[in-house]
Amino acid sequence: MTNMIDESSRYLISTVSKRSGVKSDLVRAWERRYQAVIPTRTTGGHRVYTDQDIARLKLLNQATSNGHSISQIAQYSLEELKQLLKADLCPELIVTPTLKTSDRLYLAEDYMEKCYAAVLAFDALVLETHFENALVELGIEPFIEHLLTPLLTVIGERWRSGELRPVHEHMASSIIRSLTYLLRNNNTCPKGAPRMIVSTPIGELHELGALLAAVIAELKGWQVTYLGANLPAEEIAAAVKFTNASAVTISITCTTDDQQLPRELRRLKKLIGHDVALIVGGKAAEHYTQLLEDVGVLNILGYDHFREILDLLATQHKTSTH
Ligand code: B12
Repeated sequence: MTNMIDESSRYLISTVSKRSGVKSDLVRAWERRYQAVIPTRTTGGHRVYTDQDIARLKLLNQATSNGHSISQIAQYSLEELKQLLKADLCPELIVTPTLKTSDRLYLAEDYMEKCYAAVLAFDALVLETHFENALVELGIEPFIEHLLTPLLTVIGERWRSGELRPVHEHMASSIIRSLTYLLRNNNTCPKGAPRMIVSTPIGELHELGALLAAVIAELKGWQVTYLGANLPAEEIAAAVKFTNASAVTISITCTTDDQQLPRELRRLKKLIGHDVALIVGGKAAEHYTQLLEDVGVLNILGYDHFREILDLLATQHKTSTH
């Protein structure tokens, strides 16, 4: 890591500027005039900043672009800044515009190491702080794709190897579950937005993949009803009827040898009929390709593929309702 000074995550102004999107001169000016951030100094006299400072500068940058005066908001806490941006319905909280893809991947990797260290140390508070900062810095979708998803995979591997106990996984999963409530779209969808039901089939207790898929669909403008995990086909189909949904998204993470999943998927397809799209994603989907093909399921190969399919279905929905 070129610009990092030591292992306790302190950064020089050049890195801070790149990551926050605030020019170095402006960082110094905000610091001098308004104490927007207060860096420490190296023995050589260079300013050094924390992840918290970077997240703060990024939010200040977004708020000033929205027209807020720096003199008014420089002393706001991170939470107050987030609230302010939420109130502005600031789209930057949803998509992070400033980073190049390679920088974003690098940053996500950096956060991934820090988050894993917090899980290993069983430090829930530090894990939450890293998540919050990463969310601001990466934007929702890269946060899901390049941080949460690989982090969960590593947690699963280390749990299997015995480095982590089940309770480490439970602590991390529960924080991620609460966090997704922040990621869900709280705005009312436009009238006529396509509707979707998201769940997992009976026997599948892993719900985070489904929750993350729900967030992605909402970011694409779908009105999503998330049902939680472990539901029989009849209940999922009932939800489709109640909401008049045009798609059902099912996540499968765990492979099993029994016949329950094939039975449930066939029954679900039969109940919802051909006019409602049945979408299946998740790590275990690749083990059931033949079944998915036979049932007439849209087998999702990754997040980009999911977004493409959502666009396609939304266009079909628009045509059919006009
Ligand atoms: C958290 C966790 C749990 C938690 C779940 C908590 C919760 N509320 O969800 C609990 C404790 C309940 C649990 C239980 C079990 N678990 Co578990 N668990 C995990 C862990 C660590 C994370 C799972 C997760 O949420 N992944 C998140 C999603 C994001 O990952 P994904 O499913 O791979 O999905 C990918 C994509 O496809 C996409 N995605 C997912 N869904 C969808 C949907 C759409 C539409 C789209 C576009 C994308 C998408 O996101 C990912 C991108 O690669 C995994 C490790 C891992 N590798 O995932 C083990 C893991 C899945 N569990 C495993 C096992 C064995 C179990 C248990 C059998 C353990 C036991 N002996 O009891 C039980 C089974 C419970 C059941 N019947 O379902 C194994 C599964 C192995 C297998 N046979 O497939 C894993 C892989 C761990 C391991 N390395 O061995 N687990």
